[in-house]
Amino acid sequence: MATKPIVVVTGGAGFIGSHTADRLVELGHRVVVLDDFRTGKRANLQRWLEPRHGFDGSDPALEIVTCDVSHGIFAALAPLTAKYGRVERIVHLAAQVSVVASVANPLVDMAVNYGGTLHVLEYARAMGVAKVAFASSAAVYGDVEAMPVGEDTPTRPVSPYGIDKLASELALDYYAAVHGVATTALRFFNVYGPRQDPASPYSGVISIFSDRAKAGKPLTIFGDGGQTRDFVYVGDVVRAIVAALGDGNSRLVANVGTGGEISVLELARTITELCGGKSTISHAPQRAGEILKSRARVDRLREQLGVVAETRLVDGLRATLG
Ligand code: UD2
Repeated sequence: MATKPIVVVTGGAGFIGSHTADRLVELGHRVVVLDDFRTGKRANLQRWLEPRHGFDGSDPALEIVTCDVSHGIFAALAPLTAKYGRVERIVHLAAQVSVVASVANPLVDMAVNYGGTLHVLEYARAMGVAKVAFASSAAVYGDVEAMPVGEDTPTRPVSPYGIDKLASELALDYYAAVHGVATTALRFFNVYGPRQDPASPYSGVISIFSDRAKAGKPLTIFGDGGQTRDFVYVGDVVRAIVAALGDGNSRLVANVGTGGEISVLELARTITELCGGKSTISHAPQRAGEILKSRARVDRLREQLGVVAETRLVDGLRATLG
C-alpha cells in the first residue's frame, strides 16, 4: 500500500508553525516538522506526539526532526523519505523572527533567514517537491505613506530582516522561473493568537499586552498610541498557508492581513477591558524606526487564494487570552 506523501513544516514547533502543523494533520496529511528549538517548543505539538494520533496505530501522523534549516535539510529528511517516500510540499516558516535582532546582528540574520530559504529551495529543486509556500513579511515594504499597502507598492525594506525576506521572495521567483519549482510567498502583517511567546520586549504587542493584562499589570504604549497595525489572527493565517500550499498560484506574492487597522491605544483599552479593567496604561518614548500606519490591501489574498481573514479582533483576542 502506498504511504502518504510528506508535508514538511520548517519552524513547525513555533507560534505560526505549530498552528499550521495542527491544521495539516487535521486535514489528513503526514507532517514532518523541522525545528532547531531555538524559539520553537515541543509542547506546542504535544497533542500529536501521543500514540493514539497515528494513522493506523503504527506510523505517527506528525514527526519532529531537530534541524537548523540554514545548515541544509537533505540529511534531516533522508531517514523519513526512506520510510515514507517523497516530500510533496513544504511550508517554510523557520526564521530568526526579530526585526530588532536583525539590526543588531545582520550577518546571523541573513545567514539564517536567506540561507534557510536557499536550502529549502535547493531541496525542492533536487527532489521534485510540488509546492513551496513561504512566510514573507510586511517588513519588505519598509516605510510606506499610502494605505492600504498593495503588493505592487515598491519594496524598500528598512531592516536586514526585511531585506532577507525580500531576497527570499526573489529566490523563490528565480527557482520557479528557471527550475520549475512552484512557489507562493505570503507577506504576513501583524500575526497574533495563542502560543505567541510574550517573553521578549520585541514579542508581538498582543502577546505582551495579553500576558500583562491577565495578571493585572500595567501596559506600556510606545509613543501616543496613535500608530495603527493590521492584526491578523493566526487561524486566518493558517488558512492562507494551506491555500498557498495547493497546486497553482506559482510565483504569487500575496499580503496576509485583514484589510483593517486599529490603533495601539485602542488595542490596549480593548485588552484591558476584556481582562476586567485592572491594568493601567502608561506611555514611554516612541520606538526608533517605528512605522506609523500599517494596513494590508487584501484583494489578492481573496481573489487568488480564496481567503478572507474574517476573525473579528475581539474574538481573536478572547481566544488568545484563553
Ligand atoms: C511587526 C512584526 C515584525 C515586522 C514588522 C514590519 C510582529 C511581532 N512583528 O513589527 O516582525 O514584520 O511588523 O513592519 O508581528 N508596542 C507597544 N507596547 C509594547 C509592545 C509594542 O506600544 O509593549 C507597540 C509598538 O511600538 C508598535 C506596535 O505596538 O507600534 C506593534 O508592535 P509589535 O512589536 O507587535 O510589531 P511591529 O509592528 O513593530
